[in-house]
Amino acid sequence: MSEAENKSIDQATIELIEKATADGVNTVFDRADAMKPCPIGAVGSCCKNCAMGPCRVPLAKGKEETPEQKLKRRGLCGATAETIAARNFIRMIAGGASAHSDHGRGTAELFLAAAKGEAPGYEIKDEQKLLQLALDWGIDIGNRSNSEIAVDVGEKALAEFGRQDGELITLRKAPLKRQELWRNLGVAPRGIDREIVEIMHRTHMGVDQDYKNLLKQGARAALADGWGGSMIATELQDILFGTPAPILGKANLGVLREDEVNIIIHGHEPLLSEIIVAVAQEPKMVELAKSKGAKGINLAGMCCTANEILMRHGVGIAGNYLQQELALVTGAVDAMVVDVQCIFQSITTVAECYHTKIITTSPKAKMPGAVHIEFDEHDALTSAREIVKTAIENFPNRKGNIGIPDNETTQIAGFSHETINYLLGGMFRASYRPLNDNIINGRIRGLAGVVGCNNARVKHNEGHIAMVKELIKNDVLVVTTGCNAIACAEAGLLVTEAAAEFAGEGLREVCETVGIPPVLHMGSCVDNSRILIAATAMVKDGGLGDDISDLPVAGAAPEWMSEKAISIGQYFVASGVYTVFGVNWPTLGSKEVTDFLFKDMEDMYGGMWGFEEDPIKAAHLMIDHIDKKRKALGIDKARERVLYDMEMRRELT
Ligand code: SF4
Ligand code: MSK
Repeated sequence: MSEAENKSIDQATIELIEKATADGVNTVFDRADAMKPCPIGAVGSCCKNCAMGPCRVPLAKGKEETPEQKLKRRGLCGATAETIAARNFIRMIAGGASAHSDHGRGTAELFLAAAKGEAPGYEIKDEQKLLQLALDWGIDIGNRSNSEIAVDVGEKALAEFGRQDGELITLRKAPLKRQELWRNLGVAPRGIDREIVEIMHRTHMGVDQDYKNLLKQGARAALADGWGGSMIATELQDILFGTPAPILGKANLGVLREDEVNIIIHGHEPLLSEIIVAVAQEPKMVELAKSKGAKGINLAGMCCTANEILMRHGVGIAGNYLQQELALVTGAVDAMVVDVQCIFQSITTVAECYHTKIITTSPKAKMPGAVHIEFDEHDALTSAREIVKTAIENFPNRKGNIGIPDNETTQIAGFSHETINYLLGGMFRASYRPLNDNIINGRIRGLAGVVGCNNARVKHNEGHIAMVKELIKNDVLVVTTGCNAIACAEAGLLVTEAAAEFAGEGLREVCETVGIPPVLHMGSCVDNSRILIAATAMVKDGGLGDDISDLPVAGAAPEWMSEKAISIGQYFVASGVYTVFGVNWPTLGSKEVTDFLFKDMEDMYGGMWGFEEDPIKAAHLMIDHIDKKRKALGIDKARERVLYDMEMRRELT
């Protein structure tokens, strides 16, 4: 196996790693070889929260620790390994929750501006969802216009970020039993900003020194992310840009075109990219591209912005997190437009070796070496036109060293909660009933949410694909978001035919009857909130218990790297879901903290964390958990294998 083949399971990626080496370009794959992670920091045993540190409190390898040794394992201020690990863990939650929630706030600000008519180019696309949200939030509908209602929705959404007391209105979406549990545990979150600030305060030197109390605040802030900031982002984006419905798209670096102006949109927020999609189709822009010798303009996405514009417009996805430098190595990207989150600082260096212009657009995220064209929500069309023009004018500057891999798969995306509801139940009886029934009768064993990033410490996409294939082979229906969704698209798992090839017999029957892939693409990182809503809908439909923790479901992020993944995992666990992470686990430096997260949380929340590096073993931990829940529900006997005749197949619908 060549060196590049050890880095990824994806052929396009392997090819471009080889091209990068031949072109003398340094990438994340080289840096991962050159620099190993710090073993003390990796397990949460390093504190740098004050200038007396950094203090390192590593666990002695091999032997059981004596109480005397444990007493000595402290920072200069006396902080124990437990305090340090818990502080580090919830600071990761604060980082992740901030990223999602600031995205949510940006969406709410734009939403409000659009409702007031102050953001030309944006309009309400999903009226039904606007009215539903207004009803949910107690906003008067009466004979009022959509704009009037939307102004109230936007103002209410923005107020949730700074709410000083009480609890988030969005928590009302959760099953009643779960809401009660959060109140009893004291973790029903107040304002999103407040919970994050409180983490930063409590983890400051010399404040909260009880690891359980620290982790409790971690749960509260994470819930403010999943059921708050992220959920607000998803809901308002759907109203403004349209709720996703099944749509065909392409995936992998083969979506780039040698004879067209290639613009990659990378990052997370769809606010500007929605307008870029429209501007790139303007006849004036296409003409300009032709005048520069290109056949047209080709837009492609990267990371979660890719998922957003795929879900709503079918724009092709060039790749996931670890493919961002490689897209530039094709030599065919005329501009990479970035906003926030998951953007390598090295892309400007890689771009220098080719001709690509890196264009930053957010005042929150500038990069030395990039062109900055700021997104102004009050005049988005002007920003978008300038960006597209900059890319077009860069087309003639290509250096001729072009190599686009011939890898392009087909995918079906757009499985919002509303779409799943409709597909399963039909327009007049939209419901999750058929899903619940097929879980109860055992054709579908359970549901797994497999999400999250790539991580250069493990082979690109290997964990994602091995885990997802193992789950569907065992009749577990998979829902996916983020970079896992892109990995699944690249591996050909997001098409209906994948059911026949990879799914177990029961899941295959259901997928073929309903006409869905065995892996459902639900969107970007903030769209993990869609999975919470889907799980709640399953509870509400009946027959599978009365809380999310009763459902035969599990979650995973086999190649996680981001603080956002920790926040997502924590809100899933605190919502009652068993959630398994791969790669490494950031509290292994403290047995107490790890035990609390892996065991005690199950008694408190009905969900708990797990860690398993091997994706197949991790999939079986999830399957065992699903089976445990099936047994508790008394539906474990229903999983006897039967061959279906025509009548039984009709009955599936
Ligand atoms: Fe060391 Fe305590 Fe300062 Fe952390 S807060 S760096 S453990 S002295
Ligand atoms: S982009 S957070 S690498 S999923 Fe959302 Fe991918 Fe993880 Fe970024």
